[in-house]
Amino acid sequence: MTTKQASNPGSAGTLITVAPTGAEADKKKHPPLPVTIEELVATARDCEAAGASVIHVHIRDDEARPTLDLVRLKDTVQALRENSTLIVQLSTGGAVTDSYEDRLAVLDAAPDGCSLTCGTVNFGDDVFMNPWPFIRELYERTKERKVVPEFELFDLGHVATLNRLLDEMGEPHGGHVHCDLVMGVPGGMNGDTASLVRAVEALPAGATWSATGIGRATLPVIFSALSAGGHLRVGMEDTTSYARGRPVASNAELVQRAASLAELMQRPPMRPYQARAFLGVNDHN
Ligand code: KMH
Ligand code: ZN
Repeated sequence: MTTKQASNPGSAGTLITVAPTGAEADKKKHPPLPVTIEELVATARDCEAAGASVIHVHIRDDEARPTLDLVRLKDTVQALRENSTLIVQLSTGGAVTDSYEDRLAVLDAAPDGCSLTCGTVNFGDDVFMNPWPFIRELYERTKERKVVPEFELFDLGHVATLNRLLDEMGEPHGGHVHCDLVMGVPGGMNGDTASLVRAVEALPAGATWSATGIGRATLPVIFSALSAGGHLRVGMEDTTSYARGRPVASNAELVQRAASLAELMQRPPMRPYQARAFLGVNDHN
């Protein structure tokens, strides 16, 4: 297996993305989940100090329900930029109930980056819809708006679709392809080393990648990704449990754990300015 990291600046370090909120976790059941702009800003500061360089953002409304309200998205991007140097990546996946139109409009909030999922996937009892015409339209808009996409891959078929997308539509804004393997979703690829290796082997030449394991796949995927030369995404979007029977106390502790393991691998966390060069993200700060 090739690690596909060699020629990219910052490849000696580890990119750590924090996904602090997501669209699924319930604030009532998980009080440390950041749902207000103030909570997101405090989370961003703490996670930057702990070693994160990217924040993957979902927002909530006043009742802590997922929303793609454009005013709130813009306010969130601004607040995060004013209070941290993290790369602000907005979710275009939203919640399974969000319309394609609202998901495309996320780019109007002018983030540094956005997620772009490369295919439909069963998502627990739901379906996360990403048909080919929607993927193409979203990709086109990232280029128009100069937003750097991160390709979210929940399954091996999504890797094939990413290759097709790049073949047909060319390279992304920023010129570099970075992916996130989202592993262990009920309906997607398993969160284990064999699945990770198969997905990484199928990535386009020159692509770099992070991996995230959902729920109990969190730790196996961190160790597999680090050993295979990959980067990490952690956060309460992906797990609300720190260890068996021990709920997550804060997103920062998940980042701290990932950063310690990256240090142990002698690939310390990238600082945000290094991550900007690595991902091809413009400097807004
Ligand atoms: N909430 C999931 C349905 C993304 O952020 O782009 C989709 C998701 C992926 O979280
Ligand atoms: Zn997300």
